[in-house]
Amino acid sequence: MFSSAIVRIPGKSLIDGLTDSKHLGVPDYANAINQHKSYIEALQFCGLEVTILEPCEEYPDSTFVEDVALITPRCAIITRPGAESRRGEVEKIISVLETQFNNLEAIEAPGTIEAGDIMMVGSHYYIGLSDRTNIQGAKQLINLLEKHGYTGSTVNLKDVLHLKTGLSYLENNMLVVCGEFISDPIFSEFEQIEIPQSESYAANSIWVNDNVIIPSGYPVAKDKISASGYNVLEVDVSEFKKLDGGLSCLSLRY
Ligand code: CIR
Repeated sequence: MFSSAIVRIPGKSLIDGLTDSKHLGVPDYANAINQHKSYIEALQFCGLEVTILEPCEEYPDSTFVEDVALITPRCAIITRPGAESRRGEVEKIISVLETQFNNLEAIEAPGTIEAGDIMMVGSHYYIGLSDRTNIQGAKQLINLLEKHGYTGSTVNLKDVLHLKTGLSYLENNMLVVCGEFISDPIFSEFEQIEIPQSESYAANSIWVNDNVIIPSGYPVAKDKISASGYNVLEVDVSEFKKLDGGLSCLSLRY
């Protein structure tokens, strides 16, 4: 179970965030703020105490707080984003996390990791090797995880930005899978909810204390996840989709 989350309110500079989805248009700031509020309310509904950080205009992508840290029950690890424009975000999150965790670890150059590439399954962590996360970063992370009694392994990514762009763990041995992860032997031991490519954005859904928060507007995903016994909450995050960001990216949950 999770008890806490950290989010960062988007800054107006959000419109300058990195994206491969320009065809979806420029995010509407006012709408992004409203959607972000609804997202916070959904986390609170699931029982989380949410720390809400002020906007950070210096870093357009800084609302995607998930990418700059991994918080485990035993330690917090500061990442080193592969996107150079995002590297400075770590300083901003360190100042928040050092007030709560006394055993902060960090990924160092030449390693890179964005935590959207990290999926926790109990005490094991799957790490996607992507354009943002390299093998040096993954090896450092596995060493740090092992130091704290966890294990880690890598997954090669083909098309998706981050591992959790196409994969979500819903606890109970249940995985949401889409695209390149369908039929991947690495995940054959899991029960799977298959999301059609037409709804691929909903593959990034988040389990929060027996609820699953999914993006609104994806009826097939909603029906399949509900049919698997989860209480489904929908939140509209369409403004963040314009920046390739999904539900998981918008918070650190622990
Ligand atoms: C980026 O490209 O870095 C941001 N615009 C989106 C980050 C999404 N984060 C995630 O999937 N964990």
